[in-house]
Amino acid sequence: MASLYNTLEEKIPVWRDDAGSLLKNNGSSVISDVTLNQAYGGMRGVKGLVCDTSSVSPDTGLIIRGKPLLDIIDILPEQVLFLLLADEMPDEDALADLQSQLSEYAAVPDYIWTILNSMPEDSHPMAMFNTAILAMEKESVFRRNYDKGMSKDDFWKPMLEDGLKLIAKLPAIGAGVYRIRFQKAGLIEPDGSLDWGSNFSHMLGLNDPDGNIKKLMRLYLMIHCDHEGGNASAFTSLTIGSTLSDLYYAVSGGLNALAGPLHGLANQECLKFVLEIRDKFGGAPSRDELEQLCWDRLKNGRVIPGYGHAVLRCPDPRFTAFMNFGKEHIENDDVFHIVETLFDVVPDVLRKHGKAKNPWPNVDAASGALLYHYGLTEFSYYTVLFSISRSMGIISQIVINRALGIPIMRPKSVTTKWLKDNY
Ligand code: AMX
Repeated sequence: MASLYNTLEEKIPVWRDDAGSLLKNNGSSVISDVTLNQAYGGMRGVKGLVCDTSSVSPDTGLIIRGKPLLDIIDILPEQVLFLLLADEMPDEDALADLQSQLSEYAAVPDYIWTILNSMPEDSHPMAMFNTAILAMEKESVFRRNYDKGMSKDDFWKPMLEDGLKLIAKLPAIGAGVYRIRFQKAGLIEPDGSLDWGSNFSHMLGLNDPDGNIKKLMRLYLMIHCDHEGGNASAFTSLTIGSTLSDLYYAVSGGLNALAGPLHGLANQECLKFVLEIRDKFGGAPSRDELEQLCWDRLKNGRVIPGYGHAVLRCPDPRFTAFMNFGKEHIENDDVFHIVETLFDVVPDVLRKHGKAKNPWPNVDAASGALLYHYGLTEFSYYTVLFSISRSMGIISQIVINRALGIPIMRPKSVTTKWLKDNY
């Protein structure tokens, strides 16, 4: 059996050689130019990072280790974690080994419950979740080994250990945040017989007689796992990790970026938007009513949540996966119906509006409606779900960056004066 660790131990020297020869033979080749628009525009499209876990193509969307998302839509989150890190699917034994490691590491330290229980009752669930991760920093094996003195070549090993230990705890912490923040009756113990995603669903404590919530959670946690290296949360985490801060600092920091309404928090904003529509019309409005509502919103200078993307120029395959799930499992639901009609209406409206470069839905346009349908109605919680999943990609990218010895991030900024003097 090739465990995750063994697979990485075998592949990392090959990846180092690949990067080494590219640098030796083509180190000064230009892969991107930077325009003034890009310098003022969030560095959109500037190719300045290497990320092998996944790539986002404008017309296909997320591709994980060469596999388009919709081709691997049925795999478990643990399988996608293995794939992200190791560039291959685990065989049955390797998957069982990873799952048993995650169960072994799953216990959350008691002090986390003390911290979460003592946060203000109106704390945002993301602030609670990210605080819990940061508070566990003292558990870092990387930091301990670094303090003792460790070869650079070995950095990735304790990083991987920290990563698996952290990922193992996220379902219990995420479910705990839900139950504490929304005053549910106590925490629910994990069930050792369940996979990582199903266990999370079990610990949330929603009523799931036919197992559809577990199915949705496995899909949700797989789908949000990674979106290459330059998105705001991954980039933030990679920058923190590049200083040799450990994973607890890096993941918590990146997830603070995910908590912004233009990024991961858009799923909260999106459902809020859909519920406001439902309440305003007392149910699902007609296509024309919806179109008018979108125009009114745009005229007030507000964005249509769940639509547009910095890289994508097609309907997000993650949106498609959620819509397929909804069509298969959900009937007669006004909220889901509004999401379907919005998909019918918004792209044309945005095209006519003429600003958004991508008029198509992103992942956040559909996910909230499904969660709401299954009784997870507290939408300020939704970005925590996104975070549990996205931590897998962030951690995989950081482990690989440490294995490749990527140095501290330090792009160059210029002053307006310099631009005026030179252009
Ligand atoms: N509704 C209205 N206007 C939009 C829009 C939308 N959904 N998407 C983009 N625009 C506007 C921008 O605000 C910008 O206007 P400005 O020139 O007046 O500032 C203009 O179109 C050009 O923007 P862009 O280049 O197409 O997008 P971007 O790369 O700057 O931003 C994103 C991308 C996602 C932040 C933007 O599309 C947006 O705000 N969408 C709504 C929020 C959302 O769904 N976010 C989730 C993204 C996915 C994720 O990270 N979870």
